[in-house]
Amino acid sequence: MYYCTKLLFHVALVFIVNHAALHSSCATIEVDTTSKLQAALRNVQPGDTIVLAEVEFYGFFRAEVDGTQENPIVIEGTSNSVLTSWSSAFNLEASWYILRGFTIANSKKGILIDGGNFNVLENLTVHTIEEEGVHFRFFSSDNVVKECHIYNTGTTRPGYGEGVYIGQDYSKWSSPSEPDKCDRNIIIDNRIGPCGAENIDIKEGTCCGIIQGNYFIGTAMSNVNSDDSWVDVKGSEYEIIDNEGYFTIKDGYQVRTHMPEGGVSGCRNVFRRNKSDLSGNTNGVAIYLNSRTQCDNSTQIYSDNVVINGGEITNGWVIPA
Ligand SMILES: *[C@@H]1O[C@H](CO)[C@@H](O)[C@H](O)[C@H]1NC(C)=O
Ligand SMILES: *[C@@H]1O[C@H](CO)[C@@H](O)[C@H](O)[C@H]1NC(C)=O
Ligand SMILES: CC(=O)N[C@H]1CO[C@H](CO)[C@@H](O)[C@@H]1O
Repeated sequence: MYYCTKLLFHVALVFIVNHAALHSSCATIEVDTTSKLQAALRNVQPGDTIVLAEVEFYGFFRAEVDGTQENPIVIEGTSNSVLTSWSSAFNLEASWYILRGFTIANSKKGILIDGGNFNVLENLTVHTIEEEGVHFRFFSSDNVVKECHIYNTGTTRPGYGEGVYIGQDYSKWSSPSEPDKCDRNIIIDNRIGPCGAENIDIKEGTCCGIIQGNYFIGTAMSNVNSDDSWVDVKGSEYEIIDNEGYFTIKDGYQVRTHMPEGGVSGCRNVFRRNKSDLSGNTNGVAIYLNSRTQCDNSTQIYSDNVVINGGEITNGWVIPA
């Protein structure tokens, strides 16, 4: 067990000499160059805070040291602390981090979370990214993205480069029977878009996340590679509530089955209290089901979803709220 200074006093009081505590403390590490940030990421300990100066950090940044539930690792800056890269700018391959306040811009990908759990990404700005803004891959679960501003992603190839991407297409799984389960991720109170692909892409094989209180802007939709809605829902058991979307070339949300070997996905998702402004396609529907009877009618679309400047709530069935 690792204790940092916050707990050391208490530990001393009860006369427990914790060896780890003797050479550890919740350090604050201030960094103002690429090499200092890279060194800080290598040497960081649970409970430490890395503070980014208001400068541009150009390079490749990878976090591999885990924090803990009691002592997460914090990386914070302001919107003037900017990470940029020729590659993916921030590679979070660890758990129990809080990333807060800074900007990721002008990079190939924004933040890649690979096998990272229980991380919180908050108040970040992610913009002008060639591919995905924030991508959870390789069994990254229980993460939160909140109060972030993610826009101008997918700048090079129309239809590729989502704002937030959860999981991976089944062609990237290790085998057709081993979904890349990125589960229970929460995307809340973000402003997402315009993006060159979906604002959020929820991949098959993932489940049980929450998409709530987000504002989606669809004005950069490409109509390439099915980029014709704010959110593609191919995962199952998501709650999609209290979101607001503006402008689309087809629909607001699309629920689809996309699975290997004739399997089904996109089941038992719940839509409540979303407001969809379908300006851009007055014939669109807010929540489009690829199959009207998707997964034995298990999609729950409540009548408290509201549509303006468009057609119906859904081409499926509406449940009284
Ligand atoms: C979010 O970041 C901005 C820009 O750095 C800062 O001004 C603001 O206080 C932060 N908001 C919160 C809630 O921390
Ligand atoms: C789905 O709903 C439709 C329309 O109410 C109904 O005809 C169909 O039998 C339902 N399918 C299942 C599997 O419940
Ligand atoms: C029906 C409706 O308008 N529901 C909500 C959709 O989400 C936005 C943003 O959270 C709310 O302001 C709406 O009240």
